[in-house]
Formats: sequence, C-alpha cells, structure tokens
Amino acid sequence: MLTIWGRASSSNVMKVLWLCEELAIPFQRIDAGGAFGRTREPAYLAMNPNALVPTIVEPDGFSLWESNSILRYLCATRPGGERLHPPDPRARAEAEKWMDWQLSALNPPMTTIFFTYVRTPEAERDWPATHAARDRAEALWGIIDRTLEGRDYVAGAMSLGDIALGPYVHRWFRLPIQRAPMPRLEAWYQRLLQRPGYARHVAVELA
Ligand SMILES: N[C@@H](CCC(=O)N[C@@H](CS)C(=O)NCC(=O)O)C(=O)O
Repeated sequence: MLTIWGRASSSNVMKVLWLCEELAIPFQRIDAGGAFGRTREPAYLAMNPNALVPTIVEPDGFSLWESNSILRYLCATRPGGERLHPPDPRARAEAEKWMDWQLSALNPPMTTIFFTYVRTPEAERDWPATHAARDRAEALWGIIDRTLEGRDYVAGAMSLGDIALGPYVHRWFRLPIQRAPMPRLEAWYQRLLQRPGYARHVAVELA
C-alpha cells in the first residue's frame, strides 16, 4: 500500500490525500512535520532531504517528495489518473501551468496571510507584510476569477490544477480578512466543496 508521510494540516499533504480519494487509491498516512517532528530524523532525510512534508513511499521502497510532482506521479501510475491529468499536451499544459503558478505566485502571499492568523501569536504579527500579502493574493485570485468565466474548473474540466489550488481557496474564504467580491471564485469553491475528498481532507478547520 502507498504510504504518505505528513501531518493532515499541511496544505501540500491535503492535495495528495484529496487526489487519493478522487482516484480511490488505498494509502496509510504517518504523521510527520510540525509538532509531530520526525522530518529531521536520518531515515526521513534519506527519503526527503528538505525535511518537509509530504513524502510518499511505494511498497517497493520508491519514494518521492514535492507535492505537485506526487500528484503527477500518482495520476501516471494509478487507474483513472488520465481523467485528472489528460495525456493531450494542451489540456495537460493548461492544468500544469496552474500547478506551477500555485507554487511560484500564489503560495508566497497565501503563506504569509495564513501564518499570521493561524500560526503566529498576536503580539508577533507583522501587519504591514500581511496587508501587502493580502493585496497581492487578492490580485492573484482575481486572475482565477476571470479565468473561471464560462468554465467550471481552472483548466476547463476538473484537473490537477484545481487540486493544487484547492487548499488555498479554502483558506482564502475562511481567514478573517477583507475580500473583494468574486462570484466565479466563490462558485468554484462551492463546487469543490461538493467533492467528498475535498470536503474530508481540505475544507477542514484551519490549523
Ligand atoms: N514545495 C513543497 C513544499 C513542502 C512544504 O513546504 N511543506 C510544509 C507543510 S505545507 C512543511 O513541511 N513544513 C514544515 C513542517 O511541517 O514541519 C511541496 O509542495 O511539497
């Protein structure tokens, strides 16, 4: 059976758990990272020298880190994966650009906002940085809102693009921040909430 190392509160672990549910992939999860530690133990570092989660391990010992690479790998190796990661080069690229954009553009401001409200004691919060990050994130969510004009999912059909972005849109709508109205973004979030894997693993209390 597939092993997933990583605490369930990690956005990057959530993506993998959600995909496993979408594709009915059996797995066992082992808590690691954050308060659970373990990521600096030699055995973990041998699998993932970044000391981050998630890491997956196949029964034959093959291991892989970097959540979006894990999503691609699971789609390539499990039945039904092509449904969420189509072989057609253009359809695939449409989804992959959102995966790269999540890592490079969206992740930095969303991490700043999330850490301020959820992981940083009030006295230590950096408000100028948080306000700048909120502004930046709002501009980025505006890009998604406009992309969703006339489509249900970011690449047209449901894809790994939606899975990579899903944890962050939940945080965007749950954090106690100001948000410009974005009806298509809200409708997409509501659509994701209908998916059992998203509801179970991603749309959880912020921690
Ligand atoms: N780009 C990496 C980032 C991994 C990452 O930053 N993971 C965070 C949790 S979301 C982590 O391990 N933080 C340290 C910890 O939990 O101990 C990925 O997508 O997998």
